[in-house]
Amino acid sequence: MGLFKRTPKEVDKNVKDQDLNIVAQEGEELLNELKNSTKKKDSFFEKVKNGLSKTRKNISGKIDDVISSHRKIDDELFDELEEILITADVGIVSTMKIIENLKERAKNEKITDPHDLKNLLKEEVKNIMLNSVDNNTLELEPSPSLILVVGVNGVGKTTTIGKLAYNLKNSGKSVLLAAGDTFRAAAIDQLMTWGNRANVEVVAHQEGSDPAAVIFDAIKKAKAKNIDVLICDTAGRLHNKSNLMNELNKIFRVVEKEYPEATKEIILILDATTGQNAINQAKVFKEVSNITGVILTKLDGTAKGGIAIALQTELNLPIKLIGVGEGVEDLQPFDLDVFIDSIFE
Ligand SMILES: Nc1nc2c(ncn2[C@@H]2O[C@H](COP(=O)(O)OP(=O)(O)OP(=O)(O)O)[C@@H](O)[C@H]2O)c(=O)[nH]1
Ligand SMILES: [Mg+2]
Repeated sequence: MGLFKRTPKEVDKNVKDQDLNIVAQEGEELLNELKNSTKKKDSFFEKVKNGLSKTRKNISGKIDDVISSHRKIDDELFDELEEILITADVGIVSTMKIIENLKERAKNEKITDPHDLKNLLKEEVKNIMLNSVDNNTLELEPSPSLILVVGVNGVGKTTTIGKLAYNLKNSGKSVLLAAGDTFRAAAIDQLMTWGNRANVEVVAHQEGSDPAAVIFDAIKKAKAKNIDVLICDTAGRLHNKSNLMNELNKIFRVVEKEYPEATKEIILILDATTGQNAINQAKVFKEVSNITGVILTKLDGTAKGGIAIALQTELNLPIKLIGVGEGVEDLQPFDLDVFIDSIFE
């Protein structure tokens, strides 16, 4: 965006009070814009940090307690740290690896004060997460792109699609939604409501119709209207793995055949409050589809945020976005540094 609408030289040529007023006004606009962008950054950190407060208490709070109750570094201390990570849903395999690396580093770096362990532990958690996936960005380039959203009932699929549509639209992209959850009329209505809120069109058929047909029509429309991002909702009935597989496979075939040029994301939505259950869901969905990333919702309501670590390190699923509340601003990109700081401070 052009902040100064004229160059300083042009102003020089024509120094009138009126011009000076305009320059002053434009300078003020620039300042406000800068202030707003800083505020936005601050509010991103704040939102994630606030959202993760229960998890922070569960991990960082307990680590502090254990560390301050030990005068020296010994196996008992490592065992207690291990227990904290396991009970915080970090996952057994990852926890073992983290603690093993921590022991090794403490020995090599000749650490003797238990208080110095916390920072090392924080670094080891970050390292293992960093080394488990290529990156955490939602890939929407090159345009056009298609995001297929999957996950079981109630995890937050439709709400997340609504928030995503709203944010992408606001960032200047054209967005189209496909009501691929045709199981209940209410699911279609809910997506329509979000479409209205985000000012984004929704392609929908009647309740009970074939989801693959809805997505077929949506792809046709996305092509005709040069849409940047098509986001498809799906139903998440998991009572039978082969049913789920059949339904998803039909959708995948339509997407592959009708939209080969699109950049694709298959995003699994998981509800962080369900802890180990979310891990089990991820395993099933990974078996039946090529999940490209996870959006972890409801982190604001749980102390189980450690599952982000297990998902990324044990299932190699990159966390792409996180939900830290019900509002449109509460869907945030997953930034590893911010996440680690938020749970360790
Ligand atoms: N606190 C909180 N609530 C959330 C978040 N994300 C979603 N929700 C809430 O979770 C509930 C279920 O969300 P839906 O979007 O309807 O879930 P769904 O996966 O589409 O559910 P089905 O269509 O029944 O399969 C709603 O009340 C949402 O407001 C979040 O990040 N934080
Ligand atoms: Mg839904």
